[in-house]
Amino acid sequence: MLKSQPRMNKILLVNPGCVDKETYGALEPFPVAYLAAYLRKHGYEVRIADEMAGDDFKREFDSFRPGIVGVTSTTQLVRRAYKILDYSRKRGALAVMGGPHASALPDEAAVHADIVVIGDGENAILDIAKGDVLSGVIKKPNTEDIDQLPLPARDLLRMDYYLNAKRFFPNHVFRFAPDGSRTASVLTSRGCPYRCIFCYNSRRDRPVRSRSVGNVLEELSILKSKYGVTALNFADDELFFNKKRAAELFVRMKEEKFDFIWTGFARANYIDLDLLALAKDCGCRKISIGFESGSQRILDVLNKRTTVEQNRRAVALCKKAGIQLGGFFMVGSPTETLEDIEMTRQFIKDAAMDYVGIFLCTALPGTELYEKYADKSHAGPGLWEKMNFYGYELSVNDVLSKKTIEREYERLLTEIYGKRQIDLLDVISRHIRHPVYLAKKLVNSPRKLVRLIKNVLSRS
Ligand code: B12
Ligand code: SF4
Repeated sequence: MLKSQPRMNKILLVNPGCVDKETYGALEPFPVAYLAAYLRKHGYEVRIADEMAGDDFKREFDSFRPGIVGVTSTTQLVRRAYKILDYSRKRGALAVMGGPHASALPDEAAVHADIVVIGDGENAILDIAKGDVLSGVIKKPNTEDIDQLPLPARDLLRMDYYLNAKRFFPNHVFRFAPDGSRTASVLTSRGCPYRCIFCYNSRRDRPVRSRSVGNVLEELSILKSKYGVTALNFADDELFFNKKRAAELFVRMKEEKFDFIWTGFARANYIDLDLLALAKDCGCRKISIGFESGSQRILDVLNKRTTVEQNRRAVALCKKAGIQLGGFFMVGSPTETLEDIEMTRQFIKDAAMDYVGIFLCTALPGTELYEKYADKSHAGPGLWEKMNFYGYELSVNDVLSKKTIEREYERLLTEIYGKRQIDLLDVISRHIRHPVYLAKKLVNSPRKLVRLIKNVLSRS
């Protein structure tokens, strides 16, 4: 029992943790960092418990005794998020949940939270802090002008962890950066103008909003002067979609002499040589593109709105510009056949990119893929943490069996990683560093793990 009543003007925001920090927690947790800055601007006392970076939620809770606990979560981490909410409620705090999973499945989240917030959280959390909302599922209007939002409250995060992401996770987002780089991420926009069916952005209520170039430069300047950052990750879904804004940002970054090296996401249809030249000139070292498939038919099914031709051209342009390229692909998309997978294999081989990521097509709640194609008979809280893109948990393909899709996926993985990437070292080092992760994998899918290691060994 607490000795005194928790105070409603004290708010603890939580980023739930897990063992596999490399995949889930190598970058600053923007949802809680933005909400914290907003609440603080309005006079509330806020702390962040970031379990990914090593904070202990219970210890923070007991020392801070918040009146409100706000938890963010993606689908994969929701089990831990629910535990945190349950604990907070039992100890008398108002339990609030937001983020992609709660927005997609508010009724499920409401079992553990007093209040569930759908969509942007700034206006909602302020109403909750004021005491205007005490229960239920709420959705407030999105913030239109995101320049008005204060910069993320990095001072409330364990920045030493994020600044050293390269040291902790050498082969992750900052793989392109030299050892010793000081790293950080920046979001210059929210949302994406496209509606690919497998993506959370297929929800119609996420209009794209961009920060002005001046506002972004202000943040970059703080990252440089206060944190000594040298390598940046632009975490936007799509950094290049507004070419005029992107060009202005790149020119100004060069003029301001930040000397960052950086990476970011792009769509193949926005790549052109002039823009790539400006990007390279202000430090761009690597671009990642979700190509998804080598089959035009599958790109159309996914509503990707790109062509295989555009994708090939984007590969050629990145090479010409001297910028490293990371390409992402999926196996097991709706209606995909063995011939389609063969086209993907061929695309990957021909393109010879610097980095390749291949995942199983995963129907996350909140996406059109989940709504339209997933066999939801065994969907539910027990399944969510398994939806990590490496297991085909919810079938969305009625042409190929689950077994065939998983076999083809592993073949592709072995062919690509076995030959081109130093994946054996990756696999071994990840498991040595995370014995609990290894134990979990052995319990959950012993055959898959043994097969993966065997495959990699036989290729290296
Ligand atoms: C940056 C990013 C990452 C970073 C994470 C950095 C971090 N520590 O958070 C990295 C690269 C590590 C990453 C990894 C993954 N990501 Co990611 N990622 C994003 C991205 C591009 C931006 C997220 C972000 O910071 N947005 C900015 C913040 C301010 O906006 P927001 O998240 O929408 O938060 C607002 C509201 O949701 C709400 N809100 C959020 N939390 C809370 C909590 C409370 C209490 C309240 C009141 C409100 C509230 O208020 C916030 C401010 O308005 C999004 C796509 C997107 N555009 O959102 C995908 C996204 C979140 N990722 C996604 C996925 C699938 C993944 C991975 C599983 C991929 C993988 N296999 O590696 C992992 C899982 C990560 C995890 N922690 O579980 C999906 C999640 C789908 C889902 N149903 O869960 C998204 C939506 C991408 C997509 N297009 O589908 N990701
Ligand atoms: S997959 Fe990429 S392009 Fe498609 S909607 Fe999502 S963020 Fe936008």
